[in-house]
Amino acid sequence: MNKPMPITADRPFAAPDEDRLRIAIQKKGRLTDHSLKLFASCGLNFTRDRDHLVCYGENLPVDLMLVRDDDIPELVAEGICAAGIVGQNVATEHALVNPRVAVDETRVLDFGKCRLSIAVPEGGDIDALDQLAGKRIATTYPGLTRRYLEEQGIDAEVVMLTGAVEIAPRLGKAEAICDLVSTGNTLRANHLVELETIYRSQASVVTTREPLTAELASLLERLLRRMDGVLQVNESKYIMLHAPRDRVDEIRKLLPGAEAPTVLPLEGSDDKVALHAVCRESVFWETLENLKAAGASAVLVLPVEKMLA
Ligand code: PRT
Ligand code: ZN
Repeated sequence: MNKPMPITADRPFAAPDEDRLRIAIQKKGRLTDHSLKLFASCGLNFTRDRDHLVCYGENLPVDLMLVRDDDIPELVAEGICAAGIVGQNVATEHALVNPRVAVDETRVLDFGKCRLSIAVPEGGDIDALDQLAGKRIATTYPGLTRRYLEEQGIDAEVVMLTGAVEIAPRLGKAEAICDLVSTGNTLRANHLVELETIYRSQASVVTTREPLTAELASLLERLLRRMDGVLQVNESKYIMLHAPRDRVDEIRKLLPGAEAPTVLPLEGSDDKVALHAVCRESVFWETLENLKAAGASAVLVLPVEKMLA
């Protein structure tokens, strides 16, 4: 198979190969494994180049560019990559700070969930948003932070840092911070408490607004459809159960996100039927308990491997 021009450390953003779809993903970080797994679930096989900068698609002309997540919005906006997987926080921040970096958010993925929150020192003198007026807020997200402060009419100073935001109050650099939180452990370890969540984020597929050839556009579309299938499958379960014939309607309503179930007769039983359904939303233990309480028995929940709408 024809490989594109090699991309090397000194020439990382070589001109796009007309015949291959380039997608930027994070080289090393929280989104990397999930992103690679998503492409594997879409049926793509890759070989990595020696410098680990590119994964070359073996069975489809799709190459993954491994870069810092902060470079992804720009690479996609400029059309060097047709698409990228990046946190909504990063894509939105870049677009706010530099309106040239405009991309389309084409899919929201089921990983990389976090929130951008304003936090203040525990037991300090700030415990409400309006007390931030005239104070300094340290962040690596000045665009999102400023937008929020403006919306709220709070006149605070935004101090841009490149990392270790959580120690800014202790260093006397700011009275508050605005940083990403997932478990909250980092805030707790630094004796900070969350005052307000200003933005919720998860990983997303962003696509370029630059024109693509018809072949690449259709390849991208095909890949996005496969991603849709993978996303649906991640949540979906196949449920089989026995239900009293006169309670089928009631039990149907308890099946999360199910389309019309298949109802089958049960050999040797007039008052019971078997019910099979694909549930497209999470099936929790509570769901099963509710089904049982409604008269269901022999409940089986199976994973769905592939789905194509
Ligand atoms: O090297 P590169 O620039 O590519 O990576 P990076 O260090 O900038 O990014 P990385 O890998 O840390 O995060 C990539 C993306 O993952 C972010 O842009 C978010 O979209 C998403 N994400 C999800 C997170 C978190 N959860 C998260 N918890 N990004 C960062 N954090 C930080 C948080 O700021 C805190 O300092 O992780 C720390 C631990 O969080 P707690 O609350 O679980 O303690
Ligand atoms: Zn980064």
